[in-house]
Parts: sequence; C-alpha cells; structure tokens
Amino acid sequence: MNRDAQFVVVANRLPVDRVVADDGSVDWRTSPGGLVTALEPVMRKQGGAWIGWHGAPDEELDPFDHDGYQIVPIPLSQQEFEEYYEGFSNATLWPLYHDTVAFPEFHREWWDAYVEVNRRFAERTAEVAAEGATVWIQDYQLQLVPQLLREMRPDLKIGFFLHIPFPPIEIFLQLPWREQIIQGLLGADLVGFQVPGAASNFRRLVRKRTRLKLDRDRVLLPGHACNVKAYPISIDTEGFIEMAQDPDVVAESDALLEELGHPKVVLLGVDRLDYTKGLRQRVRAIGELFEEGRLDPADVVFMQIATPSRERVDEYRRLRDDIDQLVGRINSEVGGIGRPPIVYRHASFPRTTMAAMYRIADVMVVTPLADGMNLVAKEYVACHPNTSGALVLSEFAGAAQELRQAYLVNPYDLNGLKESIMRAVTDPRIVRQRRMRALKKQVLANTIDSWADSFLNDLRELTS
Ligand code: GDG
Repeated sequence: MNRDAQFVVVANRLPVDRVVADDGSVDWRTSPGGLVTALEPVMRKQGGAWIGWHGAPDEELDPFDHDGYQIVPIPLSQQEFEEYYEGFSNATLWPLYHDTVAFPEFHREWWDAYVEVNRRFAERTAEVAAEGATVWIQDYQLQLVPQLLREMRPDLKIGFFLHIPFPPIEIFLQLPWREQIIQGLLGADLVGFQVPGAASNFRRLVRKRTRLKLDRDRVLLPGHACNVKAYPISIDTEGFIEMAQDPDVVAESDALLEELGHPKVVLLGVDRLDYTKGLRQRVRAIGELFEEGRLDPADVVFMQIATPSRERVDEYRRLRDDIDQLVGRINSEVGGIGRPPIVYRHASFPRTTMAAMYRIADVMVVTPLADGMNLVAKEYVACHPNTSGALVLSEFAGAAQELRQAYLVNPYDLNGLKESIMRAVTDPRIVRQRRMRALKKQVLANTIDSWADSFLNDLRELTS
C-alpha cells in the first residue's frame, strides 16, 4: 500500500458491516455510531484510512475504498480473537478498568496475543500513514500501539483516546504488565480520557511508576512530550433530535405506547448486557418498588432493553441468567394477569426503535456501577420530545459530570436508588422541566463534533 493517508483512525473494529445480497454479491455498509459520524467527514476531506478488524476470524481481506476513504482490514485468527479480544481486552482489562466490579483474569498467553495483535495494528498503520500524518488510536484494545508506532514512524502525530474509565493507581497496579501499558500509552503525543479524574489517575501513575518529569498536563519523555487531558465524548445531537421527530419514529412510539396499554408512567433502561451497567441493582430496586406498592403495576411499566454482548465470556452468561431469573420472579409475583410490570427484551433494535423508546420514556434509568461516559443518557435527553422527562443517572457514569441536573444516584445504595426513582416519578412537572431544560442545553452545546474537533485541534497544535 502507498503511504498516502493524511488522517488515520485505528480502532479494534472497522466502521463498516458486510452485507451479502441474495445473488451473493458483497457490499459494505457504514455501521451507525457516533464515532463514524464524527470522523467520516474529516477522513473524506483529508484523504484518510480506517484500520481495524472486520469481524470475521481467519479471513484476510484486501484494503478497499469506502465513501471516499480507505478501509484497511486487519486479520485475526480464531485463537487471537479468543485471547486478544475476548480474553485480554474483555476479561482482563475491561473488569480491571471498571473498578474490578468483576474479577479480572490474568493469563500470560492472553497477554502475548495482545502484544502480537497490537504489533500488527501498528505495522499496518506505519505502512498506510503519509509522512507527518495524524493518527488517532481508539480504546483499551490498542494501548500498546502508540509506542510501537512511534518506534516505527517518529514523524507521525499520534493521538490516543480511552473510551472507558482509567482506574485509580491501586487497582491498575494489579496488572502484571502494568509497565508495558504505561509505556505503550506514553508513546502518544496526546492521550485523551473521558473525565478529568481519569486523566489525573494516569498522571499520578506516571509520577509514581516512572522517573519522567511532568510539566502540568505534559509528561516529558526523551524526544517528545505526552499530553494528558480529558475530552468528554458526546453524541450527534442534531442527528438524534431529527431522528426522534421523524414521522415514522413518532408513529412507532405511538404504536409502542398502545402495545404497552398506555401506562401512566414508562420507566426505561437501555444497556448492553454488561455487568458494569448496574442491571442487577436496578432491577432489584424497581422490583422492590413494585412489591411495596410504591409503583403500581396497573399504571407503571418498566421497560428494559439489554442488547446481547460478549456472550461467550463466562461473566456475561452468568449475568444473563441472573437477570432472566430476577425479572421472571418479579413478574410472576407482582401485578395482575395482564401486562407484566417489567417488559424485558434481550435483543438489539434498530436505532429508530431506540429513538421511539426514548420518546415515550417518562423516566430514563441509567445506573452503571462504572462507565467511561454513557451515551444512552445523552441520547435520551436529545430524543425526548418535551421537557417533561426525567433522567436518573449514576454518579459513576462519566456523563454525570456534565449532566448535573439529572437525578444523581449511587447505584450500590438500593434505598437511595429507590428514593431517586420515586422522586423522578413524582416530582412536580415544573421541577422536572427545569432539570430537563438544563440537560438539553448541555447536550446541545457539547456534541460528538465538538469532541472530535477539540481533540484533533489540540493534537495538531502540539509542539513536541
Ligand atoms: C463505551 C463505554 C462510552 C445499545 N443498544 C442498542 C444500541 N445501543 C447503542 C446506544 C449507544 C451505544 O449503543 C452504547 O453506548 P454507551 O456509551 O451507553 O456504552 P458502551 O457500549 O459501553 O460504550 C462508554 C462509549 O464507549 C463511547 O465512548 O460512553 O462509557 O463503555 O449509542 O444507543 N443501538 C442500537 N440497537 C440497540 O439495541 N441500534
């Protein structure tokens, strides 16, 4: 390949999904998501490339053009998928970085695969990036790429963004390969985190575990400086507002209300089925409110969407069984013989259906135990059509640092959670409106575009 991409995004997954038509022809469709929406225009303008895995193990694909930029697929063997992705990324780093809400597993062969795959991503990037190009590496699966890439191509401007929390030093230091990860990240010119606390966790770690000097936000290394700062990610706010006002979406939300039997109050949860999202606690809290009669199943429905996720990882299977059981028990014990108080779907839905659900939710319940940002909270605020909704939000979601007018909760405190949900349901309309107005203002002012612009502007302006 020619070294001609001026702007390169490196992420575990490509931003396209393969669609195979009836006649067997293959096409690639952009997978909807905020990151792609924000970065596609930049890539088209500058001539760019997106490097990532295409989602099928044991398959090598050639690079191809897509919507004005290059798609560069990275192959992964089945064993690498199991060890680098399911293993080290999702059963070691994911729980470790989320405050060990599940036990991280440490396996040396998983680490070896992680190193190997990170090296492959770095090598491919080095082949594709033009002289002096800007490279933006995404997330916890690729933390070694900044350093590896700098060794191969010191001419590049290298940015890295972590989408998940960065843990306090006391937790991070459990990792047997902690020094390698620190050095890996420090290879970047700019390391971005979701919230200031995560950035300061990393700076503190560097101060304690290396001999490097820090000058405020900058870590000074031989040959370059690594800047460490927070860039809270957001959503395509206008896009969500438009989608939620689309007549088809409005019609779908009406049909959904009809299907639910026009309850007076709809509570909604939407999450990947992940143990960090606080589902056990949320279902228990709302179940108790039904059992105690504080929420009347005749008037109130709690709709919970849990999108299937990482289903081959043990901890996720256990979670799925637990939630099935919990919901089953509550639904069999509470309410009449009509609609159950909890409408639970373990499935994923089109984005338009999600928007329809956000429209009808009087109270959105977002209660993760730990979460880098949480986009669902912001999507709800954008999509809910008037200011009568309410957002119950965990203090431990990055989003809580911006959405201060939400009903903020500690998801481990079941009584506190119950009280906040009840306040969100029963507070006078005027109080809820004041809160929702402030939330909408926040989400309108801070979008995925402003996030990408501020990161990339900072990266370009850096002088090493
Ligand atoms: C990571 C960090 C950070 C969910 N179900 C369906 C569906 N979704 C969409 C939501 C939302 C996205 O998935 C989930 O984003 P979150 O931010 O809530 O959570 P993670 O997946 O854990 O994301 C997180 C994020 O990265 C970005 O930096 O905020 O903290 O953990 O957009 O709408 N979309 C569709 N069908 C579903 O069933 N179409």
